Amino acid sequence: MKVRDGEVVSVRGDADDVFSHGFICPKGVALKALHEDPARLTRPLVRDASGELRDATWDEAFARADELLTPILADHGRNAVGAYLGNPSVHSLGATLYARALLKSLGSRSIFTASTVDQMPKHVSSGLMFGGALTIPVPDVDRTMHMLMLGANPLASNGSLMTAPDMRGRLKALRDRGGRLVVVDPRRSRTAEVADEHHFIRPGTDAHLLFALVNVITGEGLADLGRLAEFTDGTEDVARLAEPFTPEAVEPVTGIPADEIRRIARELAAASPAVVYARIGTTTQRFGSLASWLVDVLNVITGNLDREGGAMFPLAAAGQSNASGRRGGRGLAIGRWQSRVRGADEVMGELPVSCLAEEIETEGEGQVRALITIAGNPARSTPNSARLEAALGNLEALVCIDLYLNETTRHADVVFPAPSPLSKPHYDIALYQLGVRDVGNWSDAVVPAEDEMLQEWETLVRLMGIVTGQGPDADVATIDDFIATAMAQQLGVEPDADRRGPERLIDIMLRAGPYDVTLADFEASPHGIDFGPLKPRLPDVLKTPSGMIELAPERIVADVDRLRASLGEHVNGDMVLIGRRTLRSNNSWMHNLEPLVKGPLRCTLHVNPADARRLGLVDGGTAHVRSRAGEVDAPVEVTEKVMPGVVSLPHGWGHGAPGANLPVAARYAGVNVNALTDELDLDPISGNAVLNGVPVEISPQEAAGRTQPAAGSGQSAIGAHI
Ligand SMILES: Nc1nc2c(c(=O)[nH]1)N[C@H]1C(S)=C(S)[C@@H](COP(=O)(O)OP(=O)(O)OC[C@H]3O[C@@H](n4cnc5c(=O)[nH]c(N)nc54)[C@H](O)[C@@H]3O)O[C@H]1N2
Ligand SMILES: Nc1nc2c(c(=O)[nH]1)N[C@H]1C(S)=C(S)[C@@H](COP(=O)(O)OP(=O)(O)OC[C@H]3O[C@@H](n4cnc5c(=O)[nH]c(N)nc54)[C@H](O)[C@@H]3O)O[C@H]1N2
Ligand SMILES: [Mo]
Repeated sequence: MKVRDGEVVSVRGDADDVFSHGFICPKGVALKALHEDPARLTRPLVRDASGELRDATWDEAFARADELLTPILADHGRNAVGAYLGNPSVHSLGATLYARALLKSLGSRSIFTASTVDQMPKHVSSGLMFGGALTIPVPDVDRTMHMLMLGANPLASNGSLMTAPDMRGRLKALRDRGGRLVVVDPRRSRTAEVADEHHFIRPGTDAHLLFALVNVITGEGLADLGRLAEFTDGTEDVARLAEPFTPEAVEPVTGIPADEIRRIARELAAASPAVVYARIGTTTQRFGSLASWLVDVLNVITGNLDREGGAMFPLAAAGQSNASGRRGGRGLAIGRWQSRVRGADEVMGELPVSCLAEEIETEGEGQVRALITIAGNPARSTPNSARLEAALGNLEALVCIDLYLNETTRHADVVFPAPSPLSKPHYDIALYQLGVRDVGNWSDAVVPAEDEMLQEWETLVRLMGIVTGQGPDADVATIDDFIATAMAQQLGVEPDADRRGPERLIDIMLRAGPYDVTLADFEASPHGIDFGPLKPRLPDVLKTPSGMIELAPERIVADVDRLRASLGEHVNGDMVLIGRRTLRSNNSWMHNLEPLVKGPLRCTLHVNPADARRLGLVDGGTAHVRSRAGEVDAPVEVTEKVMPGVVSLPHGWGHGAPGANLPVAARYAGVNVNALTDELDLDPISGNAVLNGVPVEISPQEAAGRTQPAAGSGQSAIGAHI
């Protein structure tokens, strides 16, 4: 970043960066626009007696939060105050390190995060198979010779359970060295376009396909665990469980011909090294945990787990060694309590966010009366958002920390801003744990924060003071010392006496970590530190009760019956909805930045030409889309890129809501796909929402007798429509 007089002059990739080698995505360039966005919050907001959100001082805002939260905690107990952590809570160092401390001091069971609209099934399968919810193997993309990729589009997303800049370059290198890329996706995605082979699959049927691959590999004697055999339990169980899932049995379900499935399986088994990688298309669906599990079953039975060019366990400089132990213990924390209304299992201390609305709506002991959101926009990112938004409006107190006044924070009683990414230091604790190389990089703040802006960690510490009964003015330094001392003791290292805040905590984690480095080493390495390619870590990394890889964990095996029962459900001509990501968008935010949103409309409904003809839809026209949860009117884009029977609409849109302040986003409003997704439909093991494979009815908008949709969310309850 070139900075002059406190202003960002330009943003470019750093050619000397040890990881990116200068590759950055458009959202990186847009950080300048984000920093300068006049709509970005720079002062706290407090709702006044007339019901309006108004600028307030920090002291006024903390006093109001205390006034609202303290009586609720006193009268109704800890569970009456819930929290929702959004995705950027792992992209903000302060939030990564201090939000967990806030949750711990809050002591509530009403904890929700974006994980249950994302990767929770992978935590479950990894926790049960390897003994740590964060012990997630990632594809060693730079050394593999064969990659089978399902439900991921890293050319748009840059990965996620695989942190890898420049996936286009990495996948090209794979093919240049004679390797093969096979993509399975109901859409011909950008990644599918650069693959050797792309297969359309009926949404939500990846577990069927993966089981059939296991069936072929075990049935034809192609399994070869190599050194993994010594510490793997359950191989025979898996082979037996796979028996009903013959290629012929899954062909009508997945839509992939049986002989193709056989060939995919044989080529996967024959390639060396090879890897199976699956992402959000396979986790946010009704068999998410089974699919996540089967991916690693395949990596194990082909001998590709923990092998160069296979699926490997990163060893991050900060985080992994202690985080998995702390959060997961031995095995996986799951089912220690259930949600009050629906009885859904807790996983890793949180409940499915699909349950949040009912927990707010339903009276009785433990009803969620107040909510704290940190870097989240559940009003656009979670299923049946109309129901959730109504519930948010009925809370006794909503306290948010966010960069914007958006669809969620417009319901708040108090909004605390956080500094822009350029005004706070950063170290990506979360994503390096999923890196395709072991690297680390420290970034100092490049431009000063606005006058009086608190760092996000300070706001979180002040809130800790409130929820622990110390009032709105608790001493930040004292609480921070307490957190640092506890962490240092737990990790057995001496804290740096000259550091405070996130710097001190990250330094403690680095000192306790696997490499001989401290924060000072990173500060002296502006292009990052490269710890090299991924290295084998088995069996040491295993923390299962048996000390083995558990290939057939009980909780997962118990769900196979449900999958088997679904073999009878053949394609019946109904339409289903899936999502998609686009390069210049980031979930539901960064839509207020003109440089990113300008250009062709991105929030369009992709419809296959055959379906368009049958349903009477035309390119550029409008479709009326209905599901059990709601309805929207979406602009139609007719394209061969989506398979027949499937429509695709990206998430995070539907701006222009009254009370929000996102003037640019309102001009590119789009429609809210989560008005259609169903909060009642979950992957039962992980509690993850089903966001892909949602049954919908589609008609031309004219036929529904409607007028042009408003700029807003364009939604209403389906009941009201009928
Ligand atoms: N239908 C459908 N729904 C989906 C998905 C899908 O594929 N399909 N994807 C899901 C996935 S994978 C995810 S991760 C979720 C995301 O769900 P959320 O995390 O709830 O939503 P985001 O859109 O990421 O919103 C992030 C919020 O954080 C704010 N923010 C940004 N940076 C900071 C910061 O440093 N500090 C603070 N305090 N706030 C900040 C932004 O202004 C924004 O309000 O959406 C999920 N929803
Ligand atoms: N540009 C950009 N990058 C992002 C984000 C963003 O919003 N924009 N979000 C970030 C976040 S929070 C995350 S979690 C990651 C996600 O990273 P990815 O998982 O790579 O995300 P997507 O690009 O949504 O790719 C999912 C693919 O799954 C396909 N799919 C849908 N349903 C099914 C199904 O049933 N089976 C199969 N096999 N495929 C299916 C979709 O067509 C889509 O191509 O991306 C991160 N990176
Ligand atoms: Mo995500």
